[in-house]
Amino acid sequence: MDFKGSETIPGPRTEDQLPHTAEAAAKIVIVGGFGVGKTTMVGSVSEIKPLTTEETMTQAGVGVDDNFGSASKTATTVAMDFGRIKITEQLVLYLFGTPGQERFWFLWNGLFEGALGAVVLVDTRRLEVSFDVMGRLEERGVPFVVAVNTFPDAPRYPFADLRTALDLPQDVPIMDCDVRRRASSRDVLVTLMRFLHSLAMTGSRT
Ligand SMILES: Nc1nc2c(ncn2[C@@H]2O[C@H](COP(=O)(O)OP(=O)(O)OP(=O)(O)O)[C@@H](O)[C@H]2O)c(=O)[nH]1
Ligand SMILES: [Mg+2]
Repeated sequence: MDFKGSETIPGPRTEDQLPHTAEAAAKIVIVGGFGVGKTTMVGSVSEIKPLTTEETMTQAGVGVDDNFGSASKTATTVAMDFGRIKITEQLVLYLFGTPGQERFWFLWNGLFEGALGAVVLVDTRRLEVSFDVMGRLEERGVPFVVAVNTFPDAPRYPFADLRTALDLPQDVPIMDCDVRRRASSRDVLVTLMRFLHSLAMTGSRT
């Protein structure tokens, strides 16, 4: 019965609903240094409106929050990004983007909890950040693939050189991506899923 002044609470939009064929869901974290493109990746690939916790970078952050030459970057993640993508009719991925600024890294442990795998986003202008990121994943036993987000002014290196510089085991996939493009971000996730499958088949972890 409708009451005067009552409002109908809308149900979930069709695109927000899980497909009835979904049988398995996996938690995946998107991790990397400050401003490498984590929020952009979750946003480009998510089928639901992504949940973001971005705050505007203010004048107070000058000297602390360097935007590394990305003039369009005006906001930074302070807690997490959240999105969802259907990989197959049966498999759904829940995506969690981490905050990149070091002062929020204490939140990572909670975000890594229960994660099946991770995407480490790398900016070749700031490779050194990736060591901390990969070290933390290794500590937590979370397998990962490495995706180089190719900013136009970033130096390009052969994968073999990057693998050496990052001290990356041979079996860990490394690829280029443009996180602004949905297909490219999706390819990274599919590579991660194949990698996780191969680890499960061989019974090994990174
Ligand atoms: N030119 C170019 N710009 C990009 C690319 N990827 C991301 N950007 C831009 O770079 C900025 C950084 O992207 P974000 O997605 O906010 O990065 P983030 O890793 O979530 O940043 P934090 O949460 O602050 O650590 C944004 O302004 C994007 O539009 C890219 O591949 N090429
Ligand atoms: Mg972000």
